[in-house]
Amino acid sequence: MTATQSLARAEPVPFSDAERIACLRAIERKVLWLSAWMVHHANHVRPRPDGLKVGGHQASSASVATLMTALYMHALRPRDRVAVKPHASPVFHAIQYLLGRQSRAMLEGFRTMGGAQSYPSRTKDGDDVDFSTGSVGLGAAVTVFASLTQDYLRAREFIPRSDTPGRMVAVLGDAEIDEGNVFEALLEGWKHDLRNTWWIIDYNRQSLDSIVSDRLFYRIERMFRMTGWNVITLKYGKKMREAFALPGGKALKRWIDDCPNSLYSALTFQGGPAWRKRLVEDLAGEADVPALLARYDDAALSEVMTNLAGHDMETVLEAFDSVDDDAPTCFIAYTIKGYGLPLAGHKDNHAGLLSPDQMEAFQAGMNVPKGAEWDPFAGLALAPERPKDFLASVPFNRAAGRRHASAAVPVPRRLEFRASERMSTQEAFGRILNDLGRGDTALADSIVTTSPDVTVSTNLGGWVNQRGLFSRFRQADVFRDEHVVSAQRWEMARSGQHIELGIAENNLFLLLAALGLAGPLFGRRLLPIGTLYDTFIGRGLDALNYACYQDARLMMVATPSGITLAPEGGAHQSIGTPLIGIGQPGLAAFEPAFADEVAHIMCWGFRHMQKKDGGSVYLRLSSHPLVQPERTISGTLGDDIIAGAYWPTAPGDGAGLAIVYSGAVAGEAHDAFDRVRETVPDAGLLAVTSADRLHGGWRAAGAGDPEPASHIEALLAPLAPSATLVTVLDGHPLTLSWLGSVDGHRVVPLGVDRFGQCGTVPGLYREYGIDAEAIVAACSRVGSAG
Ligand SMILES: Cc1ncc(C[n+]2csc(CCOP(=O)(O)OP(=O)(O)O)c2C)c(N)n1
Ligand SMILES: [Mg+2]
Repeated sequence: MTATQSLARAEPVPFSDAERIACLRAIERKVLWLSAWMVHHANHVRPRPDGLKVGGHQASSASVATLMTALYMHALRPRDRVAVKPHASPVFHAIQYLLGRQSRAMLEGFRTMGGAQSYPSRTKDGDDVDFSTGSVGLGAAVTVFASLTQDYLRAREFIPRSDTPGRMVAVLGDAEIDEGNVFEALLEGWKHDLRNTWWIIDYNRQSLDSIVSDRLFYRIERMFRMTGWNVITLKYGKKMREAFALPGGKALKRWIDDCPNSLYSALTFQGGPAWRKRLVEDLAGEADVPALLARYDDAALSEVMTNLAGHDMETVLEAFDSVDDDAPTCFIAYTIKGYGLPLAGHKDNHAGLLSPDQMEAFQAGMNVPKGAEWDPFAGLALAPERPKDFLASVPFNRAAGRRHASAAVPVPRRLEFRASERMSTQEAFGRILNDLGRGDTALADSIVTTSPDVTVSTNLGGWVNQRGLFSRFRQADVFRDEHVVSAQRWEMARSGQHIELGIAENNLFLLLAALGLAGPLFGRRLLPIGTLYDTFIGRGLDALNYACYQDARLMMVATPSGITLAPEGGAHQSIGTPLIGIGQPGLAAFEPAFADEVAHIMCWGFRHMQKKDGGSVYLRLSSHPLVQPERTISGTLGDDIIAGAYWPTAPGDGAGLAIVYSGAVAGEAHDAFDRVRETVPDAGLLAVTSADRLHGGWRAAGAGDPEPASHIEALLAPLAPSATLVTVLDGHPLTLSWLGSVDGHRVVPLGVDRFGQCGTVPGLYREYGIDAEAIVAACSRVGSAG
């Protein structure tokens, strides 16, 4: 239990403004101390059996100690949600510790397995992280989509409209703005009339390697305004402003405004004498400046010159309090990286650590007695009761828990749809959703779809016709009103269930991440489905990884895929995506061949997305039509499809050959199989619906254990030890070639491992060696078939 835990939810105690500021200043100091100590402890105090540096970011943390203290201890309300810049993790954990939501043991275990995480993590940290961060730019952008998610839930009355909406807040490093995904999010936010979003930019003008360009932020400020944001720039602290008001102050202000970032940083690092020398030189012609400078000793001069607004509690509080509307607001807060530490301003301070000697001096300056390093109140200028009472009154801390449970959405046993004799998996997906959209079920109500400008071409059109597009403001379908014939209705309303995005796959995955966290963040579960062309997963892959890392639950339908896009050419034909499906944790990847498999997998998927130990789902589909089997999926076949594979034709006992296929090449595999069986009558044909789950099941059962415990081991058991597996898919052959390791069978892996090109499907299948001829030839080559 932490020192403040018992007080955390006590009755609020009133404070005068002056007392409030005094408490906040004391807490800010403690936050700075704890964040620096946490990193120091990890690197210099805690035993390190491997002797390696643990790391941590003291300078990045010091940069935001004031901003984050003002935010959490003053501005935030329990319904607000925050993405904290990755390298401020020590500050975040220190604040949670003071609020009684984090234990000392976790801080002592910073960056150890099971301890407080290097970068805030929703899934691995126990102290109420709203959004994970780590890959810069994504944490900021996800707040835009969380706000859109909140608007969606309110518009559909899934959460009460009478509740004050939460603010989606990002505390971000200035270098994060360099990430292109940030701009993509700003533009998309503008389209959806973004509101209730705050971005607080820690403008320390330093990134990892160096000092960032001076003029850049003038452009960036304009970019925010252009996309509908208010911008509040926090530049000068109170002491600076007082100095500017004195005789000679105007010249001093001009000098600061003109000072290049790199010079400012270098002087900050060097301290008072360097400031004085430079100012005396540069302002030699200014009559009042010598007297102005003479007012300050070196330490005081350094304090004035580094008194940027981002370190001035009162200025920050005033700025936060000045916002009384729901317009998206960006605070550009001037700060110094490493402020208050001997690392301040040095361009190499990103991964810099205080030496033990520096730490000792810092500890003395902080009045923290030896042995009281973790004490939340040691060394503060105030009597401990005041900050204690203050912490107990913090508005953000009034809610006991901020992670919501939400009711499960019932999923029927099977999904019905209008089947055709010959159809593609993409068509099947479209019809399943279309039929769901027609019905009146809790499942259909909870589904929300989204697509980056490929709604119609991924067969979502039918669903959108049924359920409409989402917008907070009604927008007519002009073509329809003008009686222009179109298969597609394009009307927008609050009741719409499709969120149309511009072409930016990062935005797609960030929106899916936010929608997929609607349950824990807002208390109403949604089942988001996003569609895109399979190959463009690569474009948004980091955001997809980010969604999975946060355990957001989504269904990604990637279609069309592979060289079945034949005439579209190599730029659109995906090759490596099945390997992403296998390699991405938190994502169950499927590549069905037939329509009934799609329905069965989606049905399972909606349940999987809701299970505690479930996850997200990836369907790799194709526009290549196939003749459909006549069957009803149930029982073992259904289980096998989900486990990853089934035998359309089982091999004879001791058979020497099996053809193994995945996805749209099913037709070729079946054709080849019919021919091969003329010479190898006991050969088997194996359909792999999920190489990912098949492989996962094998690993989970202890791959290689003598007992055939996994699904794939059981499936392959009838084959002779010397049997050959000819594997084939419209994707990278590695996806299936691991099957040879399961029982030591020889594998002939067919697939695509060169960039594609334009052509017909049969032509390309021939060219890339995945047509029936090639499969038969592979079987013959190993001497098992003629
Ligand atoms: C996508 C991505 N690329 C690279 C990194 C490595 N990296 C970590 S912090 C950082 C720069 C951070 O600068 P800034 O955002 O200004 O944060 P500060 O530490 O200055 O507060 C970089 C490049 C990362 N975390 N994510
Ligand atoms: Mg920076």
